[in-house]
Amino acid sequence: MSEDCIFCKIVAGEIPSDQLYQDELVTAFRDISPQAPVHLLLVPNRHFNDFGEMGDEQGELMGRIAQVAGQLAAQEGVASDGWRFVTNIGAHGGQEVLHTHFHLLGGRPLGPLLAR
Ligand code: DGP
Repeated sequence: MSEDCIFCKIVAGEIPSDQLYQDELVTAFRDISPQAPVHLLLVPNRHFNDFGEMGDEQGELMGRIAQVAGQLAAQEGVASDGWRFVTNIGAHGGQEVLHTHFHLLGGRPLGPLLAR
């Protein structure tokens, strides 16, 4: 756990969230400021500042994230129409919270990946 990390505190239950899933590796909860009808965040329970910090030793964790993402997309009713799964890294990537997280977005056509 990293001191003063908001997502570490959410994982630990010290800050409330609309949590949908938790196991020993991964936690998923609804984004506080949704950009789409379905906007979830999937986070590793262990603190990494960003996705680029996670090496190949995190294979089991990444596999679990993929599995949970697919499961939650189905549960949220977006699996058949499609969804987006994205992680932001650093300043140019638009990362605001320095704890690796994946946005699961869906429920409407999401348009191009980047604003033009
Ligand atoms: P990013 O820009 O990729 O770092 O996205 C951070 C996301 O985290 C942003 O969509 C809003 C969300 N967020 C920030 N603080 C909280 C919080 O306290 N609770 C929840 N559920 N989401 C949060």
